[in-house]
Amino acid sequence: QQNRSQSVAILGAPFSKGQKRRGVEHGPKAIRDAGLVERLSNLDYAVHDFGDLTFKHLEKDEHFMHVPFPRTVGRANQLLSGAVSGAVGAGHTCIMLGGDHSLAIGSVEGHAQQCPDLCLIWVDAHADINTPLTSPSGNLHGQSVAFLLKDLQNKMPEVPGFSWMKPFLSARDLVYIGLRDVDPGEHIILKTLGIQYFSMRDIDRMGIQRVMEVTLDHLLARKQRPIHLSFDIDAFDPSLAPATGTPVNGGLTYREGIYVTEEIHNTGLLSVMDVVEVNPTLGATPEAVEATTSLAVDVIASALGQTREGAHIAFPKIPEPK
Ligand code: B3U
Ligand code: MN
Ligand code: MN
Repeated sequence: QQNRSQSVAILGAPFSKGQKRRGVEHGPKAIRDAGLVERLSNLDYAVHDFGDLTFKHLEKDEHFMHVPFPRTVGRANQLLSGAVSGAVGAGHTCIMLGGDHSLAIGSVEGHAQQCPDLCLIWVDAHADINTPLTSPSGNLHGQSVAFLLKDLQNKMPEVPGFSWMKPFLSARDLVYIGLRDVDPGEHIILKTLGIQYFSMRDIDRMGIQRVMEVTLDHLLARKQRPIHLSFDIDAFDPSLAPATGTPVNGGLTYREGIYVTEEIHNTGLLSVMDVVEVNPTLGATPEAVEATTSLAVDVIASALGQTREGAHIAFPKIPEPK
């Protein structure tokens, strides 16, 4: 009943230049092929599939320091930002299918154009908060959050391709869940800015129920506001989500991941969700790929209200024999 007549926009972002492995640009098609639209329609949403954005690979795009493809990544995010802003402005809950996690820069920025008071929940094995000066790899998918944070403004060099945006998010409006591979430079940033995070060790200690309670209290206790959920599939354990570029052992169980999205749905405040880093070319077997893509569909459906206890959408009351 809560979902009835709500509309969801699906936005595909087949983009991979935020990291160096090929294949993650096939994520949107793979997630759609796993039955996304049908699953959401069964939840009683009006589903608007906006198709895939078309990204240009810029010919002349030299490294900035050791950061590859800065202008290509910047331009892609500018395009995505406009698309997300348009979808949210039109009243849809927006699901952005990546692509690599550098796309969160444009997705969150576009969301913030419509909802300047949004808060951000980043579910990931990684913190993606390197600056170009701390990044061991140079890859922009490991730096997305640094582009968003006002608190890091004077720590960020001017990266070519990103002059269209300014950082807008406060460190206190961000919570991480699932961390287990954090670089030294990222650790000092997390600690210095006092960012709320729950590593896998914290989840072991507190349990996922308490983690979500503290997360939502931290972000929403002062006021209710729109939630941006940026979900990197590598937050899950590699046994569940093997088809991804940088798997890290010891990740979320299926039940922990679904509990996260159920709790976010129950706030009624989910506004945009990214699902990124599904790379269908990296599974060892077709089954491994299928497991990853159907898991992606499951977390999206759960974030949009699919429950484990069932729901009686089609049955206002128990049918009686005539
Ligand atoms: N922190 C490392 C590794 C990494 C970040 N995000 C992913 N991998 N997926 C980096 O490159 O910044
Ligand atoms: Mn990530
Ligand atoms: Mn990750």
